[in-house]
Amino acid sequence: MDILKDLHNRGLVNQITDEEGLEKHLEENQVTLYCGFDPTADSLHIGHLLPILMLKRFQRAGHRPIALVGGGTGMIGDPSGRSTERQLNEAHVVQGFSDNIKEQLAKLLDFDKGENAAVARNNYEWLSEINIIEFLRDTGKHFGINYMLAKESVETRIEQGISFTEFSYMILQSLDFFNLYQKENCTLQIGGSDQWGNITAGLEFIRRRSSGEEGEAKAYGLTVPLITKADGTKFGKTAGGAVWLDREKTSPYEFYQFWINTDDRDVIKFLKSFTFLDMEEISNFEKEVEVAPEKRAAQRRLAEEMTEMVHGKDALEQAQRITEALFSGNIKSLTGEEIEQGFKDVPAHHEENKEIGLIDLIVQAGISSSKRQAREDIKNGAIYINGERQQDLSYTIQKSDRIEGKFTIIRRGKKKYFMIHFK
Ligand code: 629
Repeated sequence: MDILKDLHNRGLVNQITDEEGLEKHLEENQVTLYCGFDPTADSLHIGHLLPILMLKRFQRAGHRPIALVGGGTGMIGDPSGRSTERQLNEAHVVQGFSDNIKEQLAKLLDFDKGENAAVARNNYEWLSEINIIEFLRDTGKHFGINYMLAKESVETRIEQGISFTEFSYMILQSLDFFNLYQKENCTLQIGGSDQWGNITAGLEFIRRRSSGEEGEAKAYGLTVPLITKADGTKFGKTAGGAVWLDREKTSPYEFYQFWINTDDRDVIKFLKSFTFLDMEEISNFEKEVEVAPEKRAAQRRLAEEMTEMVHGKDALEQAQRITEALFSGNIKSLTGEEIEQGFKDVPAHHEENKEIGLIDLIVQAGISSSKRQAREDIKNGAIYINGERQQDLSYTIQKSDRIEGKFTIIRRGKKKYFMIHFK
């Protein structure tokens, strides 16, 4: 199947510079394409996933993706889509971020498989070697100030203010495209819709630098749409902030939960744009959402596909076990690590590692407001230790109540969870 048609069917095309030309180009050639990622944090997040998966889609269709880490551009700061100037990070910090991001990209793309293996590049390699006089003569001459001022990324910042540094960013991204075009025969750049201005600036630069050469320089740009949600809130944000691809920042369980919580109105769109399931299978889920939305079959499948893709099979199974244990209340089946993932956001109380009566414990941990209240809660059957109801007023916490010697989960009522962390 024609890759562009598939992308259209999945709602993954925002803009293309010359669709007919690109379609033909993709049909006739193994195309090298790239997408850039600036090291502005120590991890990629869910907002980066769509373009990464786009690279993967092109790779599956036989083309050759380059994942570009912006070790150089990350030192400058892209003004696209931002209303204020960025804070610059120190060089060694950007370097550290670059390493992390490269590692994450390598996990998601096939870097060493077959003849169209994905490759990684870092633009620090060439951008750091540029000489200022050469830069202004050979590159600066091709960028009209009016052209640059008219770019949305700059235009929207004129009032707020923009430094010469960020103003110049588009020239660096254009140099990258030109460099990859020349050295790697890279003829397509993709990105989110915020990257349209930078991508088209690069195309213009390639055209100008190549004019006079034999044959017409031809390269293309394609952007993916911004993911929107039916409820109008921003995609990729939860109460706890961004959803990161680094499991230390967002655990696989939280990641799984993020997808499970997808609205019925969004889930089919997400299956189309984020997964590799074929359209037929997705249309079966569409029917399921209509006739049996309470089963949340589509959400479950989406969460499975995404968690396995980003964190692997073991992490997915763990996330599913935690979800199941929280649902059934059977906490005892979990390992200490799973407890930590599953109860990261519940109130935690630290306790000395010695025998303690249940009443004292739940008062000290703030679970019941007083000893009197604690007695009442226990008597009424509202207190559960690791999922098991405890109605004995004289009960003391045993060794066997401490999962892996460390954790006891107390539940009060239907679903108020507390974690006791024994030192
Ligand atoms: C050098 C740097 C290049 C080409 C691209 C770049 C990075 C680009 C950028 N991209 C965003 C980022 O790095 O800032 N100037 O966080 C981000 N991108 C993925 C998508 C995006 C975009 O990594 O393009 O739209 C998010 O979905 O914001 O030669």
